[in-house]
Amino acid sequence: MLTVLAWLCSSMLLSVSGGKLPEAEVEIDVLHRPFLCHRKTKYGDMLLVHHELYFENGTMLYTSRTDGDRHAMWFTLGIMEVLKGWDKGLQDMCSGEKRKLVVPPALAYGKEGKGKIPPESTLTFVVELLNIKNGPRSHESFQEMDLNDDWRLSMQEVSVYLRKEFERHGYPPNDTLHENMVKDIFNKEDANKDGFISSREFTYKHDEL
Ligand SMILES: [Ca+2]
Ligand SMILES: [Ca+2]
Repeated sequence: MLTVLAWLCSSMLLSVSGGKLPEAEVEIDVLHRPFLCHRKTKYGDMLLVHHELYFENGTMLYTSRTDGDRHAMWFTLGIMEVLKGWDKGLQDMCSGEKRKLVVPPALAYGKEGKGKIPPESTLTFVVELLNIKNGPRSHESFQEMDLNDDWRLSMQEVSVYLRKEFERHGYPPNDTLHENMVKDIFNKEDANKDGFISSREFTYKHDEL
């Protein structure tokens, strides 16, 4: 009986500490899907898009189409270069596809708002994907390395990753070597020398900035 109780308690503790609040979601509505789709967008890809922005009442706030194609925009998906709502809502998308995204404030401009956008605004975007290119680096490896999901890599996380990579390729772990490799990686990648490699630092090579 005691062991059952102890087990119950520990599993309850686990579920409490492991439980997260439900995350805000983007509502995705596919307005147009092209007949041919050679590839779909994934984290780390560069996307060229046109977009329109509407308030909840349907008023248009912005369109990138005012001046022909001049305001179409390139960005990298999944590195918080754009709103979280875009990072979440523009995955698995084909070139030529058009989507309507309804983005809650938590994934847009939140409690503060921005410019003409009042606090706590739910925003609607109509986004047309014009082109996809390979991003500078794979975002999957970043996510795999970022064990605590804080969007930056600590020395510890990079070290754990190296160890796993070594094991995967059949090499014995080598602490001294790993330590030197981590130092070397941070010398090159940690551009602002804050002791972490951010997703941006990881995704862009510095000579490209
Ligand atoms: Ca991290
Ligand atoms: Ca850094």
